[in-house]
Amino acid sequence: MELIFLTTNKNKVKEIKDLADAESKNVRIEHLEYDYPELQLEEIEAVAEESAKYVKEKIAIKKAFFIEDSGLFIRALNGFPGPFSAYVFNKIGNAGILKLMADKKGEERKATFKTVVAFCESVKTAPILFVGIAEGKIAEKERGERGFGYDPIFEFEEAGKTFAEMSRAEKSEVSHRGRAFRKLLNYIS
Ligand code: ITT
Repeated sequence: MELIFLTTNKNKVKEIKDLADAESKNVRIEHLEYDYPELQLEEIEAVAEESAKYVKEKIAIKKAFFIEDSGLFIRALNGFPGPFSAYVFNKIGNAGILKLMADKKGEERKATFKTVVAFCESVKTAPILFVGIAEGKIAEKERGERGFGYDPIFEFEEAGKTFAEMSRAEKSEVSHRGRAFRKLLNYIS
């Protein structure tokens, strides 16, 4: 089965393609570079669902497809940047987040990474959502050279490593995206 993944983020594509190869012999991912507007809704579930609906209306897609929206939710900041993660990353980056967190200690540094995959079997069917979550904390400083985006400041609780200190396979094993995408693969199979 061929699945089209619409995203502008090449790092997401690498992770998803590797995951598909590792988990399933029957699913092939085809990347379609398509820049749909970043909706500023309060829940990323709604962002993913509405984005999938938007895409269906805008372009003719002949195969099953999915998009995904991800966000970093920081406890001490009441869930910020959450659905605004892309905007905030572009504006203030990891250095800006670390500054906002400078006086936060212990439990206050807890954070959740969340991915919502919105899958449409065809342009005629409603999106089905698959959610994946990873729990961790905001590191005191950036650590690691791998990954992308917020990876250097997101320390995965159980490993004591930031996602940027993990290989792609190690990250995908436990990440928000890995968990959401494996749910989609299970659903398909
Ligand atoms: P598309 O919407 O085109 O898929 P995007 O990069 O805008 O690409 P998101 O809105 O889902 O994707 O991402 C929100 C932000 O969170 C963005 O700055 C990403 O770089 C970052 N991000 C997403 N997944 C991440 C991950 O696994 N590790 C670190 N940062 C991530």
